[in-house]
Amino acid sequence: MTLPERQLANAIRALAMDAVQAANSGHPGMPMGMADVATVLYSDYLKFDPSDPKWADRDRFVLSAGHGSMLAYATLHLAGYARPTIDDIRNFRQLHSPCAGHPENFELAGVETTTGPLGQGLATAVGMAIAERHLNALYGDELVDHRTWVIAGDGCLMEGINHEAIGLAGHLGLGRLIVLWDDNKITIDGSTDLSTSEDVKARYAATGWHVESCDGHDPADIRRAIDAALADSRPSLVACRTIIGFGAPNKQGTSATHGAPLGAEEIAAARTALGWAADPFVIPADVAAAWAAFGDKGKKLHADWNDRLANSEKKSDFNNRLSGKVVPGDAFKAYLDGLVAEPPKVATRKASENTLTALTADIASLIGGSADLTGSNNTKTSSTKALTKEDYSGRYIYYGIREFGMAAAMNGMALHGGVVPYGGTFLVFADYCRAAIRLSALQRQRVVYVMTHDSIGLGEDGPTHQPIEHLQSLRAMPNLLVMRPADAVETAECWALALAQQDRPSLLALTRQNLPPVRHDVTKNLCAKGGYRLRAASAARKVVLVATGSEVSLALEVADKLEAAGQGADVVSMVSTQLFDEQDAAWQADILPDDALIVSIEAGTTFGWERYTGRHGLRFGIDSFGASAPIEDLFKHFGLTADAIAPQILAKLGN
Ligand SMILES: Cc1ncc(C[n+]2csc(CCOP(=O)(O)OP(=O)(O)O)c2C)c(N)n1
Ligand SMILES: [Mg+2]
Repeated sequence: MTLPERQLANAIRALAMDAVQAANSGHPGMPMGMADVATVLYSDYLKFDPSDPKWADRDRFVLSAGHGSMLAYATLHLAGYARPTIDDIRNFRQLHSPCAGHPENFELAGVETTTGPLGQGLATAVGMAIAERHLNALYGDELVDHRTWVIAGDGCLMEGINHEAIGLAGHLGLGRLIVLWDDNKITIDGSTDLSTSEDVKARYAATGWHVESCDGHDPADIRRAIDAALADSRPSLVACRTIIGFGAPNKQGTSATHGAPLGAEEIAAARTALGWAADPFVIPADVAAAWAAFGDKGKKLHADWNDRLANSEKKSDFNNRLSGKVVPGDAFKAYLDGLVAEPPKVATRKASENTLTALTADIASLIGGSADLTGSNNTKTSSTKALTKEDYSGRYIYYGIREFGMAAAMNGMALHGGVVPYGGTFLVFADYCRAAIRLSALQRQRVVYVMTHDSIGLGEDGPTHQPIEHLQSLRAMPNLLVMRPADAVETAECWALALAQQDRPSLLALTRQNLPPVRHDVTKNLCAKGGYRLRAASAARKVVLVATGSEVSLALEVADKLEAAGQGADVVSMVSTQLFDEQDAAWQADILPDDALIVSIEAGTTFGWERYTGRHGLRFGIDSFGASAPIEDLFKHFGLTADAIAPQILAKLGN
C-alpha cells in the first residue's frame, strides 16, 4: 500500500483507538483491521452524497459487525457527513452522543440500520437489496440503480440467520449485494479454530453466491476482488483476509484487540508503527482533504439523478412512494361497508386476507410474503404476484422456512423505503424471529407481522404449535404494536392502524378458527383506542369482562349468563393493550371503572393481566402448555367456556 492511501486508512485506525480509549470501552480491533477495505470502498466504490444522507438512490452500507461501530463513525465523519462531528466522536459511548456503542439508525442519518446483534445486519441488507431490485423494476435504472454493501465479521457468518439470509439472497439472485467479510480468524474467545471448521466460502458458493478472496491490507488486491464482484451477476462474498487490530504492534492478530481499549502504551506504539503523528482526534489537513474528496463523485451523480427525476414522468409517483405515506383507498372503504351489509363469520386470518385484497389493490407499495405458510397465513392476494429472480416487480415473496430471515429482510425493506413489507408465520414461531421483531421496534420501522393460529384454537397440532406466553411476552416489547382483533371489522381496523404507524411495527394475532361477527358498525375505528366498550351492561354494572380476539365472543356469552343472573356486565374488546395504555386517564377509567369487578379472558397466559384486573379481579387463561385435540374439547378442557367461567364470576360477586 502506498503511504498516502495507508495514511487515509490510518485515520480510521487512530479515531477508533482514541475514541475507545477515551470511552474506556469499545472495540478497536475490527475498525483497525478493516480500515484499508473501508477506505477503498469509500474512495472508489460507494455511491454517496454526504450532504444528503437520505438520497434515495445512494448505495446502502451496512456495518453488520456492529461492534466495530467506530469504523462507521470514523468513515461518516471523514467523508464529510454533518454528523458525527469530531466532538460526537470524542463522546463515543456517552449518554446522548449519536455515537452509541453500536450504530443506531435513529441516531445518525448516515447509519442505514442498527446493528450489534451479529448476523442481523447482513440479513437486513438482503431486504434492502430486494427493495432496490423491486423499485428498479418499477422505475428503471434512471431512478433506482444502487448497491448494498455489507461489512460482516466471522460472527455474522457463523450465526444461524446467515444461512437463511444468504439462501434467500442466492435464490433471488441479488447480484447487487456485496458482502465484505472481515476474515480475520479471530472472535472474542480467541482463534476461530476453537469453534469452527466450516468452509465458509464453499457454503456461500453452494448457496448461489460468487466468492472472491483478497488481502484486506492491499488496496490493489481489494480493488481486484471488488471489481470481480461487481462483474458477477450473483451476490458476492469477498473474503478479506485481515489482521484484527492492524497496527497495534503487540496486540494485533489477537482477540485482545477485539473489545477493550488498547491502553496508552500500545496506542503510542501503534502511532509509531503506523507513522501517525497527529494528536488524538486530530486529522491532518491533507488526510482530511483526501477523504472529503471521496464524496465528490457522489455529489455529481446525485445532481445528475436530480435532473433525471425532475424530467421523469414518474416523478410524483416516485416521490409519493418514497414519502412512505400509505392511505387505504376506495377498495378498502367498499370492503368495510360490505362487512356491515353482510357480517361474515370467518377466521380473522381470512378476514385479514379479505382486508389485504382491498389494501393491496389500493396500495402498490405493500409487499407481502410468508415463511412457507402462505395458505395458512392468508397473506397472498390477487394483486400480489410472486417476486422472483426473473421478475422483481412482483409483490409477494416466498421466503421459505426462514422466519428470522424473513423478519430481518422485512426490516431491510422498510429501512430502504418505498415499500411496506408484511409477512406471515404462525404466532408460536414469533420466537424464531423475535430478535428481528425487536430490531423492527428498536429501529422504529413499519413492518407488519401477520401471525396466525394464535391460540389453542388451532386445535389438533397441539402444544408445539399453540402459543401460550407469546402474546404477553410480545406486548412486553417496547414500541411493538400487538393487536388481536375479534372479528372481520376489527381485523380491517387493525390493518388500517398498522399501516398508519410510520414509526413502529405491528403484529396482528389472528385465528385459525371462524369467529362470529361482534361489530356491526364501521363509522369509527374503535380499535384505535386499544380497548373499548363493545357492549354495555343492561342490569346495574357489577362486572367488566375484558377479552381479546377469539375470546371476545366468549365474553359476550359470559355476559349473557351474568345478565340472566341479574348481574350487569360490560364487555370490553382489548384489541391492543399498548394503544389502550396510550389513551388518557379519563378513557381508561371509563372503560375499566374502579367500582366493578374486572375479569380478563384470553386463551394464553394470565401473566400480566393483573395490570388491568387488579389483584382482586379474575383472570381466565392458560398457564400451562396446550394439548392436541379438536378445538371444542380444548376450550372445554382449559375451562374457557361460558358455562365454566360465569359461575366463578357469580361466586366472586357473592352469588
Ligand atoms: C447475536 C450476538 N451474539 C453475541 C454477541 C457478542 N459478540 C460481539 S462481537 C462477538 C465476536 C464476533 O467475532 P467477529 O465477528 O469475528 O468479530 P471480530 O472479533 O473479528 O471483530 C460476539 C460474540 C453479539 N453482539 N451478538
Ligand atoms: Mg473475527
